[in-house]
Amino acid sequence: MDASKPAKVVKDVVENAAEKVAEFLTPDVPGSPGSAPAPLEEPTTPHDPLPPKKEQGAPATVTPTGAETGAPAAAKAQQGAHLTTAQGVRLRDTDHSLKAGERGPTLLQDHHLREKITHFDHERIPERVVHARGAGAHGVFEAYGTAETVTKAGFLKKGRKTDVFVRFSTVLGSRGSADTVRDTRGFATKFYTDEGTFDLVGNNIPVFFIQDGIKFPDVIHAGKPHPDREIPQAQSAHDTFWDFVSLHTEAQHHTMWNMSDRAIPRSFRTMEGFGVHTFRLVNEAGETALAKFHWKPKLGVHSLTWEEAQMLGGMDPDFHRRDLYDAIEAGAFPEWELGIQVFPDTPDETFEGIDLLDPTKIVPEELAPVQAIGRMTLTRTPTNFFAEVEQVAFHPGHLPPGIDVTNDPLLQARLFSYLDTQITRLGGPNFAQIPVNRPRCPVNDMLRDGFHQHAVHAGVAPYRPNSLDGGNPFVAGDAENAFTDTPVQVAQARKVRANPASFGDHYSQVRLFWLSMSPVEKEHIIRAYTFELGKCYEQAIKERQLQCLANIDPVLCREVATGLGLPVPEPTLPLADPAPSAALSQVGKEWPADGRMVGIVADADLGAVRELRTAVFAAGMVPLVIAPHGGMLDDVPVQRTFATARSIEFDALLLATAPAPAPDALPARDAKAGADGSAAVDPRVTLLVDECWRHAKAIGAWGAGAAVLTQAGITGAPGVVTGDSATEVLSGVRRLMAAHRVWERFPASVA
Ligand code: HDE
Repeated sequence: MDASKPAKVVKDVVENAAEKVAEFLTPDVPGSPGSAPAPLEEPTTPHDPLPPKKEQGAPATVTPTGAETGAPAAAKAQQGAHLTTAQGVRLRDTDHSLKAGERGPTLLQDHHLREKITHFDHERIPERVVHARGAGAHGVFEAYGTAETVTKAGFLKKGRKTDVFVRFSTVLGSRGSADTVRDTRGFATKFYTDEGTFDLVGNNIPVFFIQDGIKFPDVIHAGKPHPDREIPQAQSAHDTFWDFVSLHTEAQHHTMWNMSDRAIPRSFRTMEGFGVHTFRLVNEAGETALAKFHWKPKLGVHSLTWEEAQMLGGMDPDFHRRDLYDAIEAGAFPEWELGIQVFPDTPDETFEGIDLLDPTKIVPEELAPVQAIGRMTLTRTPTNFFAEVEQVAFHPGHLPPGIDVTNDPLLQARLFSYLDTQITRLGGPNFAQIPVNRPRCPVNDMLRDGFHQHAVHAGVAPYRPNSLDGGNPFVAGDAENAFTDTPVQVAQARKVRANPASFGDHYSQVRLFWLSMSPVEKEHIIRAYTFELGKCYEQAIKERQLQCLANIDPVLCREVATGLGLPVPEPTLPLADPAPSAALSQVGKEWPADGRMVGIVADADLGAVRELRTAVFAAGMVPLVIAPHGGMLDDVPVQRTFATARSIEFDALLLATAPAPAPDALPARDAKAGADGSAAVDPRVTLLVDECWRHAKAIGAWGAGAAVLTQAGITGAPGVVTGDSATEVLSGVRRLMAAHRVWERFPASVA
């Protein structure tokens, strides 16, 4: 690129549109902001808006009622080269308000000022009451056809491809909170099927805190910041949360998952997803089956360490969002298989003694295997975050023919809540017309008027029956694939406010989860309970939760009580003896390393570094070169400097060199440099190695790089690969990355 001719660069990009943009982008730097490099001088030659970045997508351009327009997605963006008012009048100045003289007061007459400020004043909409913080992406779902025997849903027929939009979220925090807090993650998928939209509004944890939706305001009020000081933000480590879950013991199962590593995922790409509730599937013959939905990530289920999560909260609060978008931009498309556990639809709605209507229970995969029914790939980032990610509106009642609800009392309350909340959040009842929410099939709904109505409805008779509009719209029957509410038998019963007795077991599956963990995962759980309860002020709350732990497992209870300095209570209930479920553990398996970040410390041996970058790319991972200064090392682009790099964003670290302290390795410039001015190696590099070691990441070094290991006091330890050539070291490191971390570096004290 010729940076001396900025206007030409912009002009070229505009003329050659999206394909040309790809050439301008250096693929090795995912995250660069615009679709063309920014010129040094402010551009002055008028031209149309730049095209979106190559990986960005947007909802298709259809009418508010779903008719095809054939217009490109960019037709919804701004047009023309010149600044205008909202009415399209061209403007000559937007930097100065209209005043009575240069030093005079501003004139009320200034329409442009008033329009600009008024619109700005109303730019924010209420954030979601829960799941406010999230990120989303577009993709495609392809069905394997394996669900055809149990459901007639057309999008699950073999080979069918359906566009999807997915939004991942945390639950408790506000929209600006950090990504890596300890919390449940939302995993909501909108399938734009040609039989109507299907929303699978799930979480990354398969159970929920409550069995009845009427308790939702209670659990959320307990988890949100305290109402007096409004702290802590996006945390469960506080008195009101533990007060609630220790009293309301059906929450103990979900709470245990939240204390496990599942609540601090490494990436959205490494999370499982669960529909949580049991749904009812209906096939062509009208036969029904009960089913639970699962998303299985191609990369496996992986987590951060607690220290990484905390560091990221400060250093990169957007870590998960960035990771999702960088991965898509780098072509490492996130992928999941959708699976179902299928159960016979028996009158008691239980399977192997497990009540399928109780959302605090799982069915272990060993009892009912998850059968893969399709694959989802996320391929495009949003073009506009607000339009797509903020305005997307999910609803668990958006179901196509072939998928129906059950009487799970939590699901039943959700069926009311989601429509209700969107009316406030999106400012009226017409949010289904917003591009990201529009169904991808014809809509003829007789819903009329309301705030933000975009459709221009024709006809005079939005009612049925009518003769004035020729009887349109007509109801559909089986031949036209109408939705059928499954005529399930409703029990002869009295009106009550009560749960079935089978909902009364609050502990056996919590114990099942605990017993299924590997020793290192148990250590993390003990640490999480000890930390969270240690942040509570009220002793009674800690003691009450210890009592719950005593009913789960004596070792867990003892270890947490020791950390809290409190006596170990005796159980008040007999301990269950469930068979552990290997599927619940994240440790002991091997996974592809696609899209993982590999840091390469370089300032010498550039031939090997070049070779290594190519090899890392070829292995489907992303190399990030870390150097004493920014810019280029010869022809090798530098992505991180010793000042900007921190271990937390790398999955593995490779050392090509043992660099001497760089000129900015001064405590006054960079606190990470420490006070030891006599160090042979730049102290920021030693810190990188030290943290990667502590977080059990693979480390590789060759040639001069091995000296950094000596400096950091690391010799021949597990997960450290040294060798003569860069590629040989990389292949050793890659093998280690398959297990996610070098687990041997976390010796466990419990079995
Ligand atoms: Fe939600 N939930 N929820 N929830 N939920 C919302 O809807 C609610 C529950 C879930 O990315 C809200 O549009 C009730 C379980 C996700 O836009 C709200 C109950 C599961 C998202 C709401 C539950 C979820 C939400 C807030 C108990 C996992 C984010 C904004 C009966 C299966 C969707 C909104 C997105 C969002 C209500 C329980 C998942 C208020 C009343 C269980 C992933 O309607």
